[in-house]
Amino acid sequence: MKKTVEIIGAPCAFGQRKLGVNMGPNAMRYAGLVERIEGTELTVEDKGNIASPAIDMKKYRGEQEGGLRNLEEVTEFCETLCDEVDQTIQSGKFPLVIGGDHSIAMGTIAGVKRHYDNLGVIWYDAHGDLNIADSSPSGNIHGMPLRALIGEGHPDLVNIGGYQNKVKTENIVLIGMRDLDAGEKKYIREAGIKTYTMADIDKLGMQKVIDETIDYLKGTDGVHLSLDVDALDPVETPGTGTCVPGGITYRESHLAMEMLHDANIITSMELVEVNPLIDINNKTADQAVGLLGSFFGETLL
Ligand code: 6HN
Ligand code: MN
Ligand code: MN
Ligand code: MN
Repeated sequence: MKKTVEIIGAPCAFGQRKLGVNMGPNAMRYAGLVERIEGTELTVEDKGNIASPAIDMKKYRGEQEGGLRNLEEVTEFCETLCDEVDQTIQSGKFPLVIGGDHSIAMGTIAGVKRHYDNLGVIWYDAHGDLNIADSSPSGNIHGMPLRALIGEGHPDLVNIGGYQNKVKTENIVLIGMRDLDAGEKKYIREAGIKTYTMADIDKLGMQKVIDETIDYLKGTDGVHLSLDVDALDPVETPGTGTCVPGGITYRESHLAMEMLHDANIITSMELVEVNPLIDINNKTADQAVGLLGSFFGETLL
């Protein structure tokens, strides 16, 4: 792991319809994010939040033409984020992007992929985020970023960062899946994407899932971890916009983070979908910060 972690706040709410997820970065800061990472041997630099296009509430709440909600704003946001992440890596630091809804992954990974030839991606989420406009039940772009990164979908999204095809299907591992749309299931099967559903986690246990994931990605030259807090069970972790029952526990998630820390394979990370406006006493941000503590090497003893 690089010695300096650079935090990039990505207060984007344009990928879905629940305002408040744009306050996720500050909710995590309030929960002690910087101090927590500084408690390990790492140095932390907080770049603050990147600039977001203005939110026009009438448009934000309204129905939109064309099947892709807030396409222009998401694209603009991701282009800015891409350049920030690129700069962070250029200056030799580890980028930690805090969201914001999951559409920001198109910006983060566009910036990351400029530095790797064969990037691996771990997508820790209840959802595959593999929709295109036609298969999307919602028109929400946060359900589409991984497919766009593979190179399919609206050209504005596919070409964020000025190039396409950032992630190969054989370099992706999906963990925590339990709410895949019909089109996503079909796509995952046809593309042969390595997938651990909740049923697989139940059967194998998280330790085996992460061991296998690390082994599966061993031919890559960098691995991005994209952690959507809705991967966790909403009974424990309620502060997120698209809750799905039957999720990963907080403890299992700590195990995953500790194992990824010890394996030392992750070269960039984002944590997304914390929404303090639908949370209880900021507990989801508290847990997010706890998981980041484990990821960056905190130990219990
Ligand atoms: N997320 N598959 C659903 C959709 O609307 O496309 C849910 C997507 C959730 C996306 O949580 O990042
Ligand atoms: Mn997601
Ligand atoms: Mn999700
Ligand atoms: Mn490989």
